[in-house]
Amino acid sequence: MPMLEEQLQGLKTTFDKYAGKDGDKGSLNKAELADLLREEFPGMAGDKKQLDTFFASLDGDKDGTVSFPEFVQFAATLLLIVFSI
Ligand SMILES: [Ca+2]
Repeated sequence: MPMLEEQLQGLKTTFDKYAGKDGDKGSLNKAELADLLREEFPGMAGDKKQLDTFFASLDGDKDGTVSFPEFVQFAATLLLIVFSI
């Protein structure tokens, strides 16, 4: 598989892995997002207040869950931050 395709697939695989924990595979709830951050981005894991703020910033439509498009938006933002430093 070409490298970029593999990495994009990895993004989806990561989302699915955590989103499926509560039986609803279509979105991340706050606990699932906390697990994802703790395990995939150990340097980013903060306290509960930071998690609340972060979750709210990801949940663009404010439905209380983070959908795959919202998660992709986050990954794109992260990419821009990483490569603009
Ligand atoms: Ca949402």
